[in-house]
Amino acid sequence: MTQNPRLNRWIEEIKTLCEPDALVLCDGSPEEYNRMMTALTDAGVAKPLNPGLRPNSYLVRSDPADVARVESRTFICSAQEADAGPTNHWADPDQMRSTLTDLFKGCMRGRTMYVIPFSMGPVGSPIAHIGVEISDSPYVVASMHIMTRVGRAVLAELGTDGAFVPCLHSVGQPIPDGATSAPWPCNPENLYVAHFPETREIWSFGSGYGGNALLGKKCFALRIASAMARQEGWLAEHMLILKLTNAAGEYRYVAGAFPSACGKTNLAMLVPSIPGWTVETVGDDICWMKFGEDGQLYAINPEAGFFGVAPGTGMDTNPNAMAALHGNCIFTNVAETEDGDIWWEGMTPEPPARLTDWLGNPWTPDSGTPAAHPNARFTVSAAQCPAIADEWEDLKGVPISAILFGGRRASVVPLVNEAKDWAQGTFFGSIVASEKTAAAAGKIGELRRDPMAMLPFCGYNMADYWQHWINIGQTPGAKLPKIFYVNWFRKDDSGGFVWPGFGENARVLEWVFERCLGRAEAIDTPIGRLPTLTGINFANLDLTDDAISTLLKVDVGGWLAEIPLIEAYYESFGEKVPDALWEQLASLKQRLLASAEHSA
Ligand code: OXD
Ligand code: MN
Repeated sequence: MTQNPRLNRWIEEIKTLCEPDALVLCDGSPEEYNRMMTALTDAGVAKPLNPGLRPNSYLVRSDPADVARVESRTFICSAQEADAGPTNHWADPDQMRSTLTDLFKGCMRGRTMYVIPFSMGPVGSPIAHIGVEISDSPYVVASMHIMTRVGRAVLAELGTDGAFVPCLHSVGQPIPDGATSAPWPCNPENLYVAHFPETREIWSFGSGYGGNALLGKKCFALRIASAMARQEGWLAEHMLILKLTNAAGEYRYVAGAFPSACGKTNLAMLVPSIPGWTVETVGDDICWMKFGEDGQLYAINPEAGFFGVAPGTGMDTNPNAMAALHGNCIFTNVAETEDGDIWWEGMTPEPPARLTDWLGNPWTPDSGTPAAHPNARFTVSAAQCPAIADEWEDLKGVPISAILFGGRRASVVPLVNEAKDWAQGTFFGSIVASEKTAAAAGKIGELRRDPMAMLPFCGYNMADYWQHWINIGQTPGAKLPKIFYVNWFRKDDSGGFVWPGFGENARVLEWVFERCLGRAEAIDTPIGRLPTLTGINFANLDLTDDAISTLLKVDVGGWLAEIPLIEAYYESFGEKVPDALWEQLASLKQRLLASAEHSA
């Protein structure tokens, strides 16, 4: 069927196991995409939108029981439990294989089995890797067309003996003889998203939605790729990639890891408030970095599209995303307007008077329920983003000068803090946390640690992952990016945000940029290198001196109170936490104590 005997054997094996009615080897063509969307429309799950308003676009309504990634059913099936670590759900690989083999037996009866060869990254890039997803969902086929590079070019690149990650997916609902399929088939009671890092395989059963089903994204590009990266000496990260250009035309590439709900897509497509500066997008969610011959880390966005959270996206928060969504999109679980277009909370300041909600029910602003599901998504080709950087598909990737880590912190963490070196930067990444947004101002709220924003996405033991980061920093000849810890979410005593965020974040990016070029000053503090009070351009922001000193404050008491929390967090990983991180913590504590004593 293909030139690759290993792939052919796998296809035969899965066909025998799943017993589909038909088999299609996907070619990635527009005709194939249209066939999928027509099949979904005929099945009553997709609805073409008004072509005059949103050409070649569809609204899809999933089953209300299948609307998000299910972390509780996501497993890392390494041979040893310790290799999954305390932050992952572990399952014995043999047992999982046997459970899944039973579930997959005959699961595609009445359906077509699609074989989707895809490349994560531009085809032929030395940083890219190939996967093959077998799925019984036309929605998955169409979404993979947008989110990855699918088809013949990938098979040509794979050749006769190229490596690929087998990604097996089924919605888990065979069609009994003579019956018709549910519009959105799924099997939430038997949901499994299982990863086998040692053999580099993914098996997913029971869900047709997002990260559970589009296996190139979180499953391959983060969980399996992080395990591959550890073995092979590179980095697979939950990071955006942007290109920052100043008014003089100088440019640098920046990667950034932020937990969910911290505005990662908005930052990737930022419209800078500084005259003459531009931000262009290379990627909004995932970044693969490998060392180039010059010792720099070169990054690609392994994806080809954006699978973005729709609610909260509007002309005020992300005009580039809104422009990208002009047509050729799939919208899932958004609301529908009376004239056959889409709407979600935050898209316009006022909601329309009448809508059909994501469940298909009539909706008005008085309904008291969200019109779009909070995890409603748009799926759109990255090429449609007006801010996409010309080099976003460069085979050699883009050299990364700075890495940002950030969380949502009402207190303690300053606006920006530069690590003195890679080890301190790794320490910053390891302690990234977000506070519950309801946390009381000025007090440390309940923290959810999300190291490097990888908590749900690291395919092996998080402490080993930190060690891998430390090791990367010791690569001979490496010219490493600078690392910064940023926080857009600092609050004042009355609970209001101190920093305006959005386009104004460019002012922080400007300082980062100038630091990378060796031109901006920084002061050494107990917690890291901070801008001077005049180091960031705060002009015309209406910030009081108090606000500026809050943003750039070294909160010695707050950090000292946090040390035991970090210690307890590290201890929860046992022996595997790198010595280098314990040393970072100990020396931070020492510097803070010395500073407290000095000012006492
Ligand atoms: C995503 C996520 O969908 O991080 O990108 O959950
Ligand atoms: Mn993400």
